[in-house]
Amino acid sequence: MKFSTSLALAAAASTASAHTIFVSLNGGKVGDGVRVPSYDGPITDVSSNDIVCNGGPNPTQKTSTIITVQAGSSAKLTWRHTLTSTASDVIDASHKGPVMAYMKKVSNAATDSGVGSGWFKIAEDGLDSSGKWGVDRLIANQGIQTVTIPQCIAPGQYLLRGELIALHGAQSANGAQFYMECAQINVTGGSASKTPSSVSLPGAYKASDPGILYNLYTGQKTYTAPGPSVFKC
Ligand SMILES: *[C@@H]1O[C@H](CO)[C@@H](O)[C@H](O)[C@H]1NC(C)=O
Ligand SMILES: [Cu+2]
Repeated sequence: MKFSTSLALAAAASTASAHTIFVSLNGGKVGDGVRVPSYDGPITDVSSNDIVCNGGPNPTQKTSTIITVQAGSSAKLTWRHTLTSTASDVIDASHKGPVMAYMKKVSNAATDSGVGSGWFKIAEDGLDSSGKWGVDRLIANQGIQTVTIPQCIAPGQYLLRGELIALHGAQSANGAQFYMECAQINVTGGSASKTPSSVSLPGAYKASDPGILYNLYTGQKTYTAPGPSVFKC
């Protein structure tokens, strides 16, 4: 009896802490060109500056690397439970929700905080008609989120913000868990034929958005992710 109680407690504890981090880009080393945090916990206040590139309760490491990425190419964002987890430990399966990516043009990707206007969404994987979530697909894909860097944007330095929202507690106000990190990239070869319309972070999300205050357990068949629609060339 005592034994099974402690097992149950251990299981509950591991679920509670089974968060996630976008740890590396295009197969690079963990934290090389991606501002990884010291702790894998979520951000829950969408009005805080920490919603942009993490921080606050999860201080992030600086990195001087700026990763070259070809416009029009696929970029691979690797998500892991912790900085040292393997591909079999991406995030707890309870943490269902959308997986997205944003970009922002900056003059210095190694130093720009990302706070403020200029963000556009380049990818969004929410709920499909079979009831599977972006997080389910991310786990099945061993933590690799593949996004296309738009071909038509201007070349230059950008922040690439990978974001995952876990909705397992999102039926309560401020219960959605936001996980995000920013990669520092230099986009080459972009045609600069379009300028994406953009939003501010913080600012684009409200705690009451239907994709943020959301009940995962009532069998809803649709989901509207927060933020703008995905930019298309
Ligand atoms: C970005 O790429 C351009 C074009 O190759 C290059 O001239 C520039 O030095 C690069 N900047 C950085 C920070 O890597
Ligand atoms: Cu968690």
